[in-house]
Amino acid sequence: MKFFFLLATVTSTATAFTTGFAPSVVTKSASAFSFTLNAEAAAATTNGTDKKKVIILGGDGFCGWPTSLYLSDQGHDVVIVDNLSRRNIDTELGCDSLTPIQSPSVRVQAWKEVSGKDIKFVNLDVAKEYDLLVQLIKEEQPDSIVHFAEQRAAPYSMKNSKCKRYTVDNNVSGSNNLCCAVIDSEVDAHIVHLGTMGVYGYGTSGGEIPEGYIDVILPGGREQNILHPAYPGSVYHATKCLDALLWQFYQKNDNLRVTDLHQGIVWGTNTPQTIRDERLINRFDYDGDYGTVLNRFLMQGAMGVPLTVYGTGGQTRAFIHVTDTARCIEIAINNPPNAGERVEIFNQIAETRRVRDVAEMVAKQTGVEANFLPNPRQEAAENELDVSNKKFCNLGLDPITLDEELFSEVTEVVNKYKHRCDPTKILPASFWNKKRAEECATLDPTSVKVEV
Ligand code: NAD
Ligand code: USQ
Repeated sequence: MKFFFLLATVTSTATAFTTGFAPSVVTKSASAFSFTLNAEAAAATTNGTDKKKVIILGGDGFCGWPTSLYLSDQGHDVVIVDNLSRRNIDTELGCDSLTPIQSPSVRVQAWKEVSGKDIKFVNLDVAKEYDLLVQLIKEEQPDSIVHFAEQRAAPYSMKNSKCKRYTVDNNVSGSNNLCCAVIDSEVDAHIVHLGTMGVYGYGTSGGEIPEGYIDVILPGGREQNILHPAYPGSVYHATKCLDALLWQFYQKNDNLRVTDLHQGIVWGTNTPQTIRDERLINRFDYDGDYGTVLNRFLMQGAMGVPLTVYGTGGQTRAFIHVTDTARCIEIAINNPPNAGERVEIFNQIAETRRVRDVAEMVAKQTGVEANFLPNPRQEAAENELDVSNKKFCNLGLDPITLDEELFSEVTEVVNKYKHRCDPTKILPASFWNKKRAEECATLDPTSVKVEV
């Protein structure tokens, strides 16, 4: 029960570190590597003077923090809400971000120093502190609420019953609370939710996955356009499917304006905003529960650890760079559905790649070999994935694709902080079922050695 005790301790009060807003000059690139945004995309994303008040739920996390900085940099007024549960899970797992992330108070102070802009931070549990959430929405009167605040690791969600139950309780309650709080506060805020490509499942459907809705012919030849069938591959992914039904219901019942972003695997670390000061550094998860595949391979390559390819590496997945996550969010907040319109759904991806091909790219660059491990997950050994991302591209996104120069950026970050890596956390530590656990029984976490 230690974990829940910690949660209760950190979320007992809603704490605001700073308030206020001071618009200033937009900075697009402050990096050794290039983050050029094409002119069309810039026009579509900033829309001249269309500055918004935005609450970012989960704004202390891997996607939420760089998105908060990006939106603030673009002149939007940002309020971060986070209960720091992700940091507490690190403590529970005996792990830590490879990069030395600072406390929220240090982070927002550093941002104020480098940009002149204020970001308010509020410590609040979206899934539990309902009244405070309503009060916050009433006080802030946001134009948009971006919802990142969920337990997001599929392996963590499959670890044991406690983790399964926590993931469902936290994610589904959080999303339901958000809908109720928007209704109760009587603020017409546009909800932008981070969903996942995993709601569609990873079976090979034989065609392109459309953006959220699919044309079907029901028995008797009746043509309909319905939410794409959900086919989750983990308890975590199942919560995103449940979320999608909640959005659909509250939109229909209460006219909420909702955009659901079905995002692929996010890779990279820094963005043009986070590299402006060491104290702004983004989180980098490398462990078997929270580390995602490409960032893990890049970390392993830099440390001379054979790449942990699960099964045949035949799984095809969608990828997006963390810088594009932030850009997509701004496009979404600038293009809300009208009241009464069904939930807007975008596929937030840049490209699809097969895991073993990604491993080959990293192996070629680093000279480290791929190690094909028994698969800890219950998933198709091989799948094809063809995904439409036309909506974002039509709104001006020119996505960053897997690129060796950007690989070098991640590698530099890893090299700088590799002394912080605990090699015993690299092998997978969650198994989808008993059979998978038995097949992985020979994996010895203490066998992994890193080059320091
Ligand atoms: P993260 O765990 O780094 O960040 C989530 C943040 O939400 C954390 O800071 C956590 O403390 C906070 N949080 C969780 N529950 C909360 C609650 N009840 N109240 C307040 N705060 C809470 O995860 P991330 O990688 O930044 O992902 C953010 C969102 O994007 C998630 O919803 C995830 O499902 C989605 N997503 C992530 C990826 C990816 O590859 N990282 C890909 C697709 C979709
Ligand atoms: N994999 C390996 N080796 C590893 C880690 C993963 O081969 O060391 C494989 C897995 O078996 C899987 C694939 O790589 O087939 C992707 O795994 P992942 O951990 O990178 O991604 P996933 O569990 O799907 O979850 C991540 C995020 C989640 C988000 C999802 C988007 O943690 O929040 O929703 O990506 S998507 O995959 O498109 O559904």
